[in-house]
Amino acid sequence: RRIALLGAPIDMGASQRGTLMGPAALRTAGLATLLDSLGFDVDEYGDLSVAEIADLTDTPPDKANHYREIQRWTRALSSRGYEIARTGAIPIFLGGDHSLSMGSVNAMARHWQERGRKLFVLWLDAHADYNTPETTITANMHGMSAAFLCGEPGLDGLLGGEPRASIDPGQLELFGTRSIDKLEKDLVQARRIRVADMRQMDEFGVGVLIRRLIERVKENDGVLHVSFDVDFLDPCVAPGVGTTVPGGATYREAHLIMELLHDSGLVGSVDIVELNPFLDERGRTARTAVELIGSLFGQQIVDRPTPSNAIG
Ligand code: DIR
Ligand code: MN
Ligand code: MN
Ligand code: MN
Repeated sequence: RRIALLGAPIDMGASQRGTLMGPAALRTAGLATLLDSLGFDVDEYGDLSVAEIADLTDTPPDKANHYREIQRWTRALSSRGYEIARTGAIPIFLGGDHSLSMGSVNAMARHWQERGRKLFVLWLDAHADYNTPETTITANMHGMSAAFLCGEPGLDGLLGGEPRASIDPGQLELFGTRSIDKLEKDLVQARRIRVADMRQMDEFGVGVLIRRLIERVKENDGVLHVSFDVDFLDPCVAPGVGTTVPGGATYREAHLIMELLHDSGLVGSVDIVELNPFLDERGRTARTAVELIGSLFGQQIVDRPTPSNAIG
């Protein structure tokens, strides 16, 4: 039982600066100590850094801010993430803005593809992140990561020679969605992406929705990557984010999701992204994120197995 921590101090994918302090804040909030107390051996890989070497020569797309920097990060994360996955540890990628998932998820998709298993991706996020350089309004690349991972065109040179391992749109589930641009919505619907939006969370509850996802992953003998954008949470529990949207998941809904995911035994990798310590209230959001990772890796109120459909 090993977990690998890799920091990706990157903030050029977002409009607000500051998420580059995310990995430090998550470490300060006690992430490694908590995982250790849950019985994991923690491999600390520190923070990734990227060199400014002029070896990338493709033409940057028109509407993709800081393309070159993000490209360096994506390439490095994909290659490092893949190496780490091969050690057998569960990688946790500490962000950093959500553009980092273009590298981390590509790495995990490649890893599992080689082992004949499908990677499913749970996108816990207020946003769909399903823009392309074609559809984007802001040109911020953190709004394009899910689309890139599903093989949408427009960022085809982004991996700079690293192998691309796209997932099928059927392997992505957006969860907690409440902000989506017009053209982005059209694309999400055209690709038949599963969207558990806030309306569905209100009507059916997270227990039903997450169990449905877990069943689907199990039926396909899949593995699950959890891409956790902290703006998934309601701003009153997670103020330390640059892109807060009202009406998000409550503290308890988020913990229940993590607890159910833990019990499924399907989680093989995680991103924690968009935490902006510059906007946080004395580390509150960082601590909340770390507590949620605790639930995802086995922290329980009482030690009893969660029943699948009955109160035990
Ligand atoms: C908006 C906001 N849809 C965009 N996106 C994100 O810029 O593409 N904000 N991801 O966090
Ligand atoms: Mn230990
Ligand atoms: Mn996001
Ligand atoms: Mn978001």
